Amino acid sequence: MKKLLIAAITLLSLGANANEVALLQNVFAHESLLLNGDWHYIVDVQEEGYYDYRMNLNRWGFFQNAKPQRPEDLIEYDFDKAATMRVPGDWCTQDQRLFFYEGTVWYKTSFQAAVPVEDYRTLLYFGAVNYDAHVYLNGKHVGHHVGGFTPFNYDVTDLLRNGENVLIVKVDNKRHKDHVPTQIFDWWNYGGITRDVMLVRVPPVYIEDYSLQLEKSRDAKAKGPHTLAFSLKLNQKKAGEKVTLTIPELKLKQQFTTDDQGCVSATLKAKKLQLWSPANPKLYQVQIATDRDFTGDSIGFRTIETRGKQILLNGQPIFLKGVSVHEEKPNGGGRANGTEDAHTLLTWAKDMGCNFVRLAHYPHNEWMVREAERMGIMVWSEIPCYWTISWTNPETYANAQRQLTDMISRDHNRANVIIWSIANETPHSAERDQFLGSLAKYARTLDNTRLISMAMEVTSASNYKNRLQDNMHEYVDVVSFNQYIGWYRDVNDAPKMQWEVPYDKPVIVSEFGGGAKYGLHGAKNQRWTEEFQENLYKENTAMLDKIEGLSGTTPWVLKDFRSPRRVLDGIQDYYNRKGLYSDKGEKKKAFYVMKKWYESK
Ligand code: GCB
Repeated sequence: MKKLLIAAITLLSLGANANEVALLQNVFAHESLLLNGDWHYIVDVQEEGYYDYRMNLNRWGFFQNAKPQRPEDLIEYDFDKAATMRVPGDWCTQDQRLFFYEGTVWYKTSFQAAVPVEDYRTLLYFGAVNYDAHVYLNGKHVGHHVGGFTPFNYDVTDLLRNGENVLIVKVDNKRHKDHVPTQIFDWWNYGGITRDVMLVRVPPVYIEDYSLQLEKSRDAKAKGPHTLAFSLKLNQKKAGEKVTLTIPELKLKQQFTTDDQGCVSATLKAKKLQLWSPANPKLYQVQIATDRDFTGDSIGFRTIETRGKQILLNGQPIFLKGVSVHEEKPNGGGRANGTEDAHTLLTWAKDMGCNFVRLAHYPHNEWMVREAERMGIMVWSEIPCYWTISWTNPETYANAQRQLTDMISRDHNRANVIIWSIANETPHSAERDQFLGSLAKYARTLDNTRLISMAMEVTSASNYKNRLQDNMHEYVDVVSFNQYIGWYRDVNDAPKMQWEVPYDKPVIVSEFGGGAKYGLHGAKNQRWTEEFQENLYKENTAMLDKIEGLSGTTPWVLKDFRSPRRVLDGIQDYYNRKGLYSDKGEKKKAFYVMKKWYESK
């Protein structure tokens, strides 16, 4: 039942966005009009399309899409004469001038629509816009969204016109110290409308959210039917609505009635259930129908728990053979989106023997999570509380909480998502503990069926003894930490290193690695060569084998990725070179070390 809080809490945090509605679960299952395509764009360095020359909001801003009416009219922009770029997509890789650009770009598209017949409603959905978006439909401000990696949707029924409609989005990717992520981060700040945009048709009373999953505690060896927990929430507090849940393959069909909150909460028995696992990523077709709404989903059933220092999938200990991944296209860079990009990246991970990916450092697109689920790959999903967040700023906290809510809200029906991560490598302080402690507790109120973790750091080391000490250990289910022995510190000392993790919880080494330029060869002590990286991986994996309670690793990183912090000419050229693959998908020598090590696990 906790799940259904999500939508309610999301609504509470929506603030002044009158048109915003709680996130529609499984948006792709609805009747929709995809607005992806070539959109006109105007680069607006000084935001003159938004502010006038006294820095007041400009009523005649670009969102008006004005056109001269008389020959003497002065209008100094014209979307229809401006160039176009692909949506979804980032602007950095579509227009050379915008490669390093951080600022405002206006986007415009138009589409034909018919105002819905009868009483149907139309939602306008964005998969993600990086980072700050103002949305306008037919000249009216629809809403303002902050955060670059999570979806949002508006009810635009009353703003739609019969015939041509004009949609304009002001996108701003300027970095700021109070944002999440903050001003500094080691990945490319790809600006733009980076995920799918669509109009979705829903009846006035529709299925806003639902959850279907295996009940947690069950002895893996127990015989007899499994128990499934089902909950559902309508977009209105409407009692007495009939809800039918059907899982044809399980010969299961059951009817429920909503309570006065517009909710259903029930358990049902399922016989001969095949559980989802990497070896058998079984998904069942599920249909949920009300009188006027219908949604279909593919859902897997599994449990994920910890026992002492073990992670248990379906009651059995499992070692997470993982790799960290950025959301970047497999060949040539740019923001990834869609099943094809996901499939390539995940196939590379699988080739290395992975059953797990850490989707760093922000929620990736939904296609990625779904493709991983289909391919039998477990997922760690993270919000961008990365490095030096403004821990004492309440707006920053609200922003992080909102991103966490939307991440969980979107993916809580995915069987492969096993870990929600709330942060990466954050500096220790009482303020940080307060911020992240609240976030962790909050995450549990949204979803108490998955594991919570964060990538920590070892801060004290002496005599080759590294001891993990982080107050956040109390709040997480899995203790994860990043370490760069052999790269940022203690080159050649990995064999002497000892690790102490003084908590009775499973341990994941969420990052380790070093850089190499593909094709650069030399001695094993020669930085940037494949041999250096290969040796580092040999020594690191041997060292990791000595960590008590090690339950998984996600080396840094699947492939070379773009980063503005990596400026060494001839070697980095704005790429972080710690990939096990090059940016073009060539395997480096260290790949084979990792593959072999995973074969032994
Ligand atoms: C880290 C960060 C990751 C960086 C990596 C590196 O600890 O978590 O985002 O890219 O190190 O390459 O330094």
